[in-house]
Amino acid sequence: MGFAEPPPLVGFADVGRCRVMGVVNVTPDSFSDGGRWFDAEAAIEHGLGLWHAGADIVDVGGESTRPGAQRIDADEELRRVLPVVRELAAAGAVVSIDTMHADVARQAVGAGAVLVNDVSGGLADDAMAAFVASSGVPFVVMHWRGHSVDMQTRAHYDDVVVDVRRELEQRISVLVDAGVDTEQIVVDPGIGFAKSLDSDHNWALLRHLDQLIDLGRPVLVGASRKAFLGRLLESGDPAVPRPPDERDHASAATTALVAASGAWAVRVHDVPANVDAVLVAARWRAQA
Ligand code: PMM
Repeated sequence: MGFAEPPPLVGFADVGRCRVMGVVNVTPDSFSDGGRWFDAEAAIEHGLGLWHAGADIVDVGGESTRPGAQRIDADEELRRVLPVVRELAAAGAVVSIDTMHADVARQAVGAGAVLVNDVSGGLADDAMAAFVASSGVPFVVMHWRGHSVDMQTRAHYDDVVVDVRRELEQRISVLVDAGVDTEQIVVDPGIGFAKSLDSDHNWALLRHLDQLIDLGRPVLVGASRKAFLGRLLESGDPAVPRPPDERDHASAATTALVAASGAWAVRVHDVPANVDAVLVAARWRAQA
């Protein structure tokens, strides 16, 4: 069968399999683990645990993006994330900073982060593109249609796969015009962001990931513990979604499938299960 390898990304050598990005949310209210790692010490310990469990990247974020979340300012975000980024990087971890604020990205990179993960793909802060261009750091551009407070009102598509692909293409083009090198860019379908559970938008994007891979950039997928899996695994009458911390088996199954499709990385909470899943997928892809 013969699978194409993901295209090159500055600063990241090929490892022959999908990378595992472990999540450290230093927030009181994220989708799935809000509040658990809210103080710096607990977040650092958690991040080190993910790193030692085999994460290739540890993603540190200080602003919740769960549906309905209110924004926080850059100062509060810096207070949350900087000590965590600094300590994890000092311990030798590969750290990414999950932020929509250019100033947070700049200071986090100064503290040792080597990748900027912006769920808005640079749309939330006009200064982000210039920072990314001047710093040369790899940049995750997620599909985004607006802030979490009302993003679910924007979950309308003619064809979600075609529309998300086109919007990501447009974003890449704007960023390149702003001086970002194409080889700095990773794309992400934005699972759960302005995507409707009733219209199966998340499933369509995962099933047709090849169309995003076709853009010629590495693809990151953040499906771990998200609501579409809670809906899939719902039970009872009336049906109740499976709670986030009981979605890890389904998250790992999703990882195996997207890694087999050629995803560059998965952003996940449960690192060991997902490391196993990407190894299965790599072996699957290597088989003649
Ligand atoms: N999802 C969340 C936060 N950051 N970053 C990227 N690139 N892709 C995602 O899908 C993504 C992200 C929200 O999930 P969480 O609250 O479980 O961290």
